[in-house]
Amino acid sequence: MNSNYLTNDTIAAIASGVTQSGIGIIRISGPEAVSVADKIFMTGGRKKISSFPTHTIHHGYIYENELTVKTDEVLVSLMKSPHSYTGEDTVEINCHGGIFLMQKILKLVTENGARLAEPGEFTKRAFLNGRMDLSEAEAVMDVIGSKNEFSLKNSMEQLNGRLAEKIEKLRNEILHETAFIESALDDPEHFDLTGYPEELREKTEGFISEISEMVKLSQNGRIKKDGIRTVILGKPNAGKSSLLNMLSGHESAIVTDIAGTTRDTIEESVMIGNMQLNLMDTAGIRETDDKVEKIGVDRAEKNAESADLILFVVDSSIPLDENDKRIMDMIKEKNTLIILNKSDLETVTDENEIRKKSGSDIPVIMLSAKNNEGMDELQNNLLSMFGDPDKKINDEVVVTNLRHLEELEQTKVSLEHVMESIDNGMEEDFFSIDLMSAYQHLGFIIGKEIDDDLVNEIFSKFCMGK
Ligand SMILES: Nc1nc2c(ncn2[C@@H]2O[C@H](COP(=O)(O)OP(=O)(O)OP(=O)(O)O)[C@@H](O)[C@H]2O)c(=O)[nH]1
Ligand SMILES: [Mg+2]
Repeated sequence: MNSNYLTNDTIAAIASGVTQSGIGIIRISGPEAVSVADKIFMTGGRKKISSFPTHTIHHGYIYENELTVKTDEVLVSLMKSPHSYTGEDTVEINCHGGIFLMQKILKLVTENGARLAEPGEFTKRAFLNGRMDLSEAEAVMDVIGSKNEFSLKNSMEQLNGRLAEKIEKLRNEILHETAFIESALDDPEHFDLTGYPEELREKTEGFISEISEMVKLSQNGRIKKDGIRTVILGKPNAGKSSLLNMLSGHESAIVTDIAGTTRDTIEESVMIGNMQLNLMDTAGIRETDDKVEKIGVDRAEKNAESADLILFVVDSSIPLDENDKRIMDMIKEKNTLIILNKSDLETVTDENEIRKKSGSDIPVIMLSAKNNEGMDELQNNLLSMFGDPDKKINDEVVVTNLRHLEELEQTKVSLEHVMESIDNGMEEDFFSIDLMSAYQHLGFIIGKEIDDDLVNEIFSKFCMGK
């Protein structure tokens, strides 16, 4: 049935999403696609789409009133059956991305022989025409159907250009400093480096904070997309598995009063409010001679290292001990929420006590995993730690690619070296080595390595200006 399925009618829709953007795409698919386009489009040389071969793209104008009044300047691509997304004759109009304009062009298209497509109808036709199998079609449908993903992706695309812009700007600023240092070292008579280290220190601090902000946003972006990697840590019997069960709403982990019940890691994905937590229950942390338990403890520690969030479960009904201290040392640098569990029992370890011992301002909440109490407070704390995932991140530049993120982190390390060199009163050429390394790492993000010519050009400018 697939390969000889043919639809009689021609469908059209705004394919780019109805939001204001640089470009809007109106897709027309079906046997009349070309003739519909011919009624509303001509190139500057007054040629029609039907006069061109398949898989070509043409600059021209959308007209109304029977090709008399120009509506927009566009690029139109032609993909004839069977080699198109749907397998049918397809014409795509790339117009300016104003909402009103896209709707107006779509109206012209439908007035001239196409009908409005149903949601997902292009993909449905692609499937029915044998262009993709059902799982592929479903995957496309999922992407389209999922509102958050779609809007996220959309904004990511829009932001792509802006990330490069931001990186390029940072790179130029860094290069400027290097050029100045090199020029001054080459030509000390005309360039004075007195007071320069302080000036550079301030600028470098600015670069670092800009990069840190990008790294943070990137983590938020990933968390919004994939969920918060959450590891539940605590000594044996603190109530970790009970917490997992409470959060997931079912008995996924075994709970007993025997210390060392959990040995393997147990994973559950739960929604708390509108945040997705990818929870991992782990073996209680303690010194042990039991071979299996020891492996479990090692795993727990290893997983904690890469977590976005650690839920450190403390048994509030007994005093803190060595095992709690061991965990506190482990999580010093981590994003942690301390959970004083067993609030239904008499409190022995309270918030003050734990703050005193952990010596930090890590948020602490009281909770009873057994009685299912304390969810609201947990949710509020998570909200303030991770922000509201429903909030759009439109105006920010978000790095989503892991490699990019790594380069940003490398850039930060190099810039921190610059700070160290300044603080240690090192020679200026040390600054420029690390500045250039930062410059290079940023370049890797946008696919640019150090361009010797550019460096030379800038150096020569400095020297000419003396
Ligand atoms: N009273 C009270 N008891 C609790 C609470 N949470 C857990 N418990 C009890 O504490 C004991 C240990 O609970 P688990 O959830 O198995 O503790 P765990 O941290 O997973 O322990 P391990 O897997 O051995 O590391 C069980 O007897 C639970 O019923 C609580 O909020 N209140
Ligand atoms: Mg357990």
